[in-house]
Order: sequence, then C-alpha cells, then structure tokens
Amino acid sequence: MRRLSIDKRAHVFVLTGAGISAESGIPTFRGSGGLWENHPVEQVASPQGFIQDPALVWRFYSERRAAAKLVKPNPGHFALARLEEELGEQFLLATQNIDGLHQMAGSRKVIEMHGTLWKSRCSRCDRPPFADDAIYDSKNLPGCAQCQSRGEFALLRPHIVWFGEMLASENLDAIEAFFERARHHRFIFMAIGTSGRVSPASLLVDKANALGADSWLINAEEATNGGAFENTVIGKSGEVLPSLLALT
Ligand code: BJW
Repeated sequence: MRRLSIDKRAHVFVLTGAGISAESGIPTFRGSGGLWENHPVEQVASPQGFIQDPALVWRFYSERRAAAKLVKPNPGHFALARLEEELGEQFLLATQNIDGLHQMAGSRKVIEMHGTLWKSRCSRCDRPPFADDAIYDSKNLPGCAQCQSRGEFALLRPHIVWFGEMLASENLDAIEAFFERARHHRFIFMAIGTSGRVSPASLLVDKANALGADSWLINAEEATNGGAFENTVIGKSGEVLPSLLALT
C-alpha cells in the first residue's frame, strides 16, 4: 500500500460518515446492530414517513438525541481537528453525520450535509431552524410557536435531510468552491467511515478524481463505491487516522 503524505501545501477535503462515530458508541446505519434495524429507513427518514407517523419519527430522533448526549469524540475526530488546525483554509470537512462530534472535537468549519440532530424547524412555515435538544414525548409532539401565533397549527420536525429531500445548496456550493481551489494544488480527497451508498455524498469522489485529486478511502470494510478510490485503507478510523494524518 502507498503511504499517504500530507505536506503544508496540500489541499485536503474529507467526507465522513457514520463509521467515524462508531468507536464513540454511535451505531452505524447499515452495519449489524445498525440504526435502521428496528425501523425501516423510509418510516423514519423521509417526509412521507413524517406525515404518516410523526410520533414514530420524533421518538426515533429523540432517542438519538438522548444517546448522542452521552458520547464523546474519539481519536479519529481529534486527528481531523488537528489537521484543520495545521492546514487552515486548505482543509475542508463535510460530514454526513448529524451528531456534532466533529465540532466537539474542535473542528471549526464543518459542513453538515445531512443536517443536525441539535436543531429543529417548522414543517410548514419559513421560520429559520433553531437550536433544540429536547426529547419529545410521543403524546406531546412539538408545535411551531410562529404558526400558533397566527392561530394555525404545524408540527416542528428535526432539521435533517431525509431521503428524497435536496441538500442545502449553500453546502454543495461550498464544497464545489473548495474543489475549484484545490484542483490548482496538490488535492487530496478522503472518505472516512462511509458505505458509499447514499448520494450525492457518494458521488463526490468521482468529481474530485475528475479534478485530479489523490483519492483515499479509510473504512472498516470495502465500500459500495470503493472502486472509485485510488487508495484504500481497511481499518477502524480511530486507530488509523492519528498516524495516517500526521503532516510530513
Ligand atoms: C467504520 C468503522 C470504524 C464502521 N472506522 N469505518 C430513489 C428514490 C428517492 C431517492 C433516491 C432514489 N435513488 C437514489 C436516491 C437518492 C437518495 C439515495 O442516495 N438513496 C440511496 C439509499 C439509494 N439520496 C437522497 O435522497 C438525498 N437527496 C437527494 O439526492 O436529493 C435529490 C433527489 C431528490 C429526489 C429523488 C432523487 C434525488 C438525501 C440523502 C439523505 C440521507 N439521509 C440519511 C438519514 C438522515 C440523517 C440521520 O437520520 O442520521 O443520512 S440516510 C443515512 O445514510 C444517513 C447517513 O448520513 C447516510 C450515509 O450513511 P453512512 O454514513 O455511509 O453510514 P453507513 O452505515 O451506511 O456506513 C458506515 C460505514 O462505516 C460502513 O461501511 C462500515 O463498514 C464503516 N465503519 N465502523 C471506519 N470504526
């Protein structure tokens, strides 16, 4: 296997997925014991699922809020925060995770592609998303105060990107702008702890390759889009990243 060498001139883009938080105790989606086992994905992570059974969806995300409050970042999260400190604007982290562990480890600029567990928004009006870590009882689902003030009723929903929903365009634009800058330098693309099954995140490697990036996959097993990477390191991110990401 080739050695990864990151020097001060490199531009590094990192995409993370559920696997990076596995060693912190958060189950992945598609592994054994994965989050979807008790709930079919479309029941809890789609707009249709929310319309059909908002209580089930809020129970699912409330349980995840409660569990995420108890966990801490692991050495993989810390290694990425250190690399950002060293590379500054030459580094960008985009995560599919909603747990906030990268920020807790010290990462400053984090693109949360699939939203965050720690905000809610109205399912109907244009009130901006707001901080919310409440655990909701299924008999007492949260309503929107802004709609209520107009004499209307609408449920709050988690500020999460569900299946079939568009990702925020400002996030995709920020990734594209970084790629555009990085292509003129030594460009390293890394995907860490992600099965490569969910688009558009899974397609970023193809874009990066087309712009001349050196692409690396760091995962506990081969990924669905694994063939797109020039280099693969099979292992646990918390064990692999601290030495792999050390500057040369
Ligand atoms: C370790 C490790 C350790 C373990 N160290 N590694 C047909 C109909 C409708 C839509 C589509 C369709 N076909 C395709 C689509 C598009 C769809 C999609 O991709 N679907 C596929 C499932 C087929 N995507 C979307 O809908 C997206 N929007 C979109 O495309 O808009 C345009 C559009 C609209 C309408 C139609 C078509 C296009 C939105 C995607 C939103 C994803 N949301 C979720 C849930 C919400 C967040 C939450 O509740 O947490 O996000 S799905 C779920 O998967 C979650 C994750 O972020 C995401 C990715 O999963 P991830 O992170 O890769 O986790 P795992 O578990 O899959 O993998 C973990 C890996 O880690 C494993 O490989 C382990 O081996 C490894 N690992 N321990 C290193 N210690």
